[in-house]
Amino acid sequence: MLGPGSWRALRAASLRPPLSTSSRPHFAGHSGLVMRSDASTYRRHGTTRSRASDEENDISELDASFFGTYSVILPTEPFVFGVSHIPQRPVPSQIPRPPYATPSARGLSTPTGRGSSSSDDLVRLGSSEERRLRRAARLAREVLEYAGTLVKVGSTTDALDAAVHDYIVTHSAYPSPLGYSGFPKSCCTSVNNVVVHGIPDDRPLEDGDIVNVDITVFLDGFHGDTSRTFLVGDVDELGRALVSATDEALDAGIAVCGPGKPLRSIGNAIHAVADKRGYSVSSQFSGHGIGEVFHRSPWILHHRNEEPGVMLPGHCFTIEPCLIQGFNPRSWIFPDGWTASTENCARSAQKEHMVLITEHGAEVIT
Ligand SMILES: [Co+2]
Repeated sequence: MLGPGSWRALRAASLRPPLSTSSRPHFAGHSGLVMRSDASTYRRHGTTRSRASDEENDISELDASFFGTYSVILPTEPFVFGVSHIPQRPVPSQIPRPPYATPSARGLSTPTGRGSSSSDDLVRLGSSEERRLRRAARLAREVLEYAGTLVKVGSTTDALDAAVHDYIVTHSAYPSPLGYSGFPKSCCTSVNNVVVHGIPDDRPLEDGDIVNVDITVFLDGFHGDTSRTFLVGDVDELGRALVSATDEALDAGIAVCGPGKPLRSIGNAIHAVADKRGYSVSSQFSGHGIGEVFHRSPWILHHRNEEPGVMLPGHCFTIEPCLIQGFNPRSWIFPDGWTASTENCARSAQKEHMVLITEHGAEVIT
């Protein structure tokens, strides 16, 4: 769907709305998977405990490999298209909002922030801009740490969202995802086969889930954005290995950052780790410049690429690779228009940091 050279059309992993909902799950011949979902209680998710030899119910035969033991997240039935039915939590009126979340912006599309690179993409180092950017990043890190203490078997992602929301507004910040292109919640929670942009809901977290919690805050005019994948209870060995490889991939991407370094070296370093560990890298979601705007250039590809561009002092961007079990890196979007699942329901893990390029190096500020 997205050919070489069209990388600018990719979505940043943090809440870029989907370009197209035309992709559909490839469940042909795999209806056993869907039928296994526990429709009487949580229609959102089914359970697959099949092995490669269990042909009838095996989702993993698409890759001829075994993805482990976990619940598959599927859209709630009957399908409801879009998210306008999901209520948004109120934010006290005295808290400054990003432009897209002001009452007058309601119903308008969110500016994409896309375009060619310019000095607008740079933070003025040593100025109040840098200090405010760092404060926003630090708050995002604190919120994520707090969220991690709430990830427990039996607690719902919506309860997590409520707690995160309250924590953020108590710290005089606005939860950036709320209202971004209509996104209805204050953080993203992506469980098991959900790659990114999972919408917090009333499904209790299960023993063995992995869940990425993606936090973005808007504080004093700047966004701070960070995420990681948490283990819920007793996660199987294959799930733990995926999460740890994702951490390693992010570290590898960060390690090649610095002034004058090519942007493409980030994706190349991440992809090398994924290759070594036997995972795919999603190419459908990119990292992004961040500052006074949630998403802007430079766009950070996480897969192997030959794109031009170098890192400059004052660049601040996220690196947020999604690693996927097996050899199929593709995703499809649920009817809600946001939730991105792997095409074959293999698990995906993601981790995200903000990197600030300085005169002398690169600093992780989340
Ligand atoms: Co992001």
